[in-house]
Amino acid sequence: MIKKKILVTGGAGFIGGNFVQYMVKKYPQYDIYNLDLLTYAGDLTKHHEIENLGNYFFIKADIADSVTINSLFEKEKFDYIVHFAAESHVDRSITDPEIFVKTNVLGTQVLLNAAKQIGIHKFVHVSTDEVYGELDFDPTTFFTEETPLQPNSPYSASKASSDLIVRAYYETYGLPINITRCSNNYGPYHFPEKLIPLTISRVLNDQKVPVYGNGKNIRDWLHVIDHCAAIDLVLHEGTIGEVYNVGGHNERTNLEVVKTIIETLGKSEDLIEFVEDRLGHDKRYAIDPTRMEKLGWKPTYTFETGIAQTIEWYLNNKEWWEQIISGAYQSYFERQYTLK
Ligand code: NAD
Ligand code: TDX
Repeated sequence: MIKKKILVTGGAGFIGGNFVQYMVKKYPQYDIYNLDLLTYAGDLTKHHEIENLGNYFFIKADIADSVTINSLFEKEKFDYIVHFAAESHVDRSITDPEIFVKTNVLGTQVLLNAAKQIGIHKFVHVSTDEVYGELDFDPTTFFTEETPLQPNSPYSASKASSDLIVRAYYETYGLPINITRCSNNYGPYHFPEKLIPLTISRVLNDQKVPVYGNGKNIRDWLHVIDHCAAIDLVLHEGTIGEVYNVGGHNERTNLEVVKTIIETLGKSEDLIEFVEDRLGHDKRYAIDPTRMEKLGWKPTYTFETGIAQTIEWYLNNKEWWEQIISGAYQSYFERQYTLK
């Protein structure tokens, strides 16, 4: 039997890493290739458990390097591509937008072009709800797949641009694609620059937690495993050319999220420090997942069960996040925040 080859880009990062492990374990009949540049956000130690299973392979490469990507695709005839690789942190996009355009826009176009040359079964582009811009605080309004793209940050603008290039490869060349737009993820291996792991790691070290503005901005949280299951379903069952919004109706203000973590860890709310707001800070995100639900997807975690599992994971895997926050991350943190 010839095994199907699935290329996962960004599989050393948070969501891509969880997806690689999910696919390697669930589908021994597929060969899973993880292509990643190993930027500050990429780490392979998380894959020790799957390295020797026989259906996992790692390729170090830059998705924006067309020479390397084209020669790789000539050698390996991938059947499917699931594209996660990106610069993903909004704050970093505000201080240094250029790399976001290079990786997220040019990198996506390079992959699409290589995929077009070899002819693939499907290219799944993993995008974000942030491409829709922001919602106001009316709780009856949601992002649907028809909501116009109105990105506000350099990060979300680069993701929206990549979505449009993916669409153009479908409309112009008939490349078989899907685009997924998920809400905020959380769970194991979330890089500690993002709100939830930042809060957990700092509260565990009795350090102040920086909350931007008044803490009333709302995000719609989804456990990373539920996102992985949604992408798996779209990969196998998604209608070619379609966009799918992914979310589980778990809206929380940032302050609620931070307080939940502090309370679960039995610490004091005195650790909260309100700091200067993020520039162009989107007020609210909230997903209408009806199209995904019609495809047969539903999340397995509520926010309560998911955050409890995540906090437990960070308690049991201190060595993973401690080696990150003790390294080059330190100087990023000092540049980004002026906290005690
Ligand atoms: P992450 O920052 O944790 O991981 C990104 C990975 O991409 C890293 O392993 C990094 O080394 C790799 N990478 C970066 N530049 C590269 C390049 N030029 N070539 C090859 N590899 C490169 O990101 P994440 O949070 O796991 O997000 C993954 C994807 O999901 C992104 O496309 C993001 O836009 C999207 N997304 C994220 C969320 C979220 O809440 N984190 C929600 C919705 C969608
Ligand atoms: O120190 C902080 N203090 C704070 O109040 C940080 C890092 C964040 N925040 C706020 C900003 C946001 O309202 O918390 C909220 C969540 O912030 P992030 O964790 O940076 O996520 P967000 O900006 O919402 O973007 C995330 O979700 C969508 C991912 O990083 C993106 O890659 C994804 O597309």
